[in-house]
Amino acid sequence: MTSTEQPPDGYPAGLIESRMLIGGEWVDAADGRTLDIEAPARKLAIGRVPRGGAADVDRAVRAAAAAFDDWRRRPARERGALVLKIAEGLAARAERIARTQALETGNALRTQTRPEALLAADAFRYFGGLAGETKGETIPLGENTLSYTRREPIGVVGAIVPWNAPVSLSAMKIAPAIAAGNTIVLKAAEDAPLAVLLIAEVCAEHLPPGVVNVITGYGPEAGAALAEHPMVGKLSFTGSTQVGKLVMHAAAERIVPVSLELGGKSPAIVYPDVMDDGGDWAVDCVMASMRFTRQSQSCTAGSRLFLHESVYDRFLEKLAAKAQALKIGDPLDEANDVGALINGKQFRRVCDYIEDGLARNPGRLVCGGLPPGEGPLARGWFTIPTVIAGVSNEWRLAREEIFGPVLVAIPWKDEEDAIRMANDSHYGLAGYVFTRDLARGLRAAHRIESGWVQVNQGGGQSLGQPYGGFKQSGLGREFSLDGMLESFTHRKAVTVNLAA
Ligand code: TXE
Repeated sequence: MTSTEQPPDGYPAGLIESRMLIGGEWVDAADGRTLDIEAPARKLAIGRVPRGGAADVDRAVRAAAAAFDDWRRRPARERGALVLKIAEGLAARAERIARTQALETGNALRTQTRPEALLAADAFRYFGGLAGETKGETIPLGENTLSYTRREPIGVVGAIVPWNAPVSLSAMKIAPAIAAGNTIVLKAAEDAPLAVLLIAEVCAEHLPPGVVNVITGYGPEAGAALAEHPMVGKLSFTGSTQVGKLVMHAAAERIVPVSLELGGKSPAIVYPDVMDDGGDWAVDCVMASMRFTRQSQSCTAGSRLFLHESVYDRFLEKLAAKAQALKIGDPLDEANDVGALINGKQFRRVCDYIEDGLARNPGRLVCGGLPPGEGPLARGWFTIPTVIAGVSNEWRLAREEIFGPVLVAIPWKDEEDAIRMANDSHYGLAGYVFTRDLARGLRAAHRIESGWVQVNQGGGQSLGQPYGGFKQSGLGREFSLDGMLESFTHRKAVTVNLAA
């Protein structure tokens, strides 16, 4: 944008300049470096944040360590009450958070970032209410022995989040970590730190300095420094499997607990009986499970569609009609269902997969395809919901996480075969089953090797239900009480001789 040009509606007139939150202060990087944030729907710089490095991470970890002792000693419900205040603060500022996230991620305001901002507030509400549940148990070792366990906070949590749902994913780490008595240093994603810094703003208003610290910067710089910092007692990472392995390696060096929420290539199995009543509901669920409205930049996307051969063509015809009806465009425009991909790198990656799929499989494009090279959509990193039929589960298209709107349809005849193909993946995050025969659906759900299977629905995660992966999709659980206890507390046993 030149200086004489007006920004598009809803876009900031200049750069949004934000700082990192360290020890209750808003700071620049120690070496003064910055990094620019682009609005992917316009390929336009909209923000500038510090490019944090090892020195900044060290300062943040020390601030978190200094805050830990006071924070951990407070009664759990007192901590919970402050977490609940953050929930209220976030709910009050949800619209600003949602708009900021829509700008920086390209995710559509109406379908994605507004519900996500409310979910983030709800996460603080949920975990704030649960703070008092970080309790132990007594063990019956005999009349003269008192044996009990305590749930103790671990210390400084090092959290690293990605760009696809930065607001809710940050909330799912900050809220349970601090409710359980830990302090935290969170590294925001380099592509989308602005809305996360708004969460930090609300946290800073209600918490003692140092309890929540937020660093901005690149993964190999700030992220790696956090993962390797000797004073970090627990690592919690959401992102790619490749970086998850590096984080796990860093944890192994110091034997600190680590939880990982990584990639997926989740199966959706459709049985023929869904078409008995026309099948519209099942098509809607498949669309939802594929997360087309978030450009499928979701680790739980049901990106491998296993369709029974007897309904294959009919189902795809309906799916194409519904996918083509989605409105794509500027994320701030309430009329749009779908926004833009996060950046040029992801855009080229997604296009490369589409080209590869069509070259291997000419004539099997059900809908979508390569995005237009000109017109309004070419102004941003927009792609089009794409469905490719006749794909083999062996192909790269069906094996690798695309993280873009490319759904591959694979026919099946025999149920055993469908389940075998569904499980033939090194990922195991989510799974979806669609059938009117609930007993059969549940049998399939129990056999799918994933941390979360939905039957006859395709929505997002819910608070209260443990969420996490099997296989290379991750370790540990989030979103739930047991996830909070497992991920953010140590369990200590105490034995007392009452006869001494
Ligand atoms: O993720 P990265 P990217 C998958 C998805 C996507 C691919 C690449 O397939 O196409 O990953 O996305 C930080 N030490 N998912 O490259 O690199 C980084 O700064 C410590 C799935 O953006 O994993 C960011 O904060 N940290 C996924 C976070 O890790 C490092 C969500 C995630 O970035 C680091 C995102 C390092 N060496 C991508 N390198 C999901 N499962 O939700 C990077 N980071």
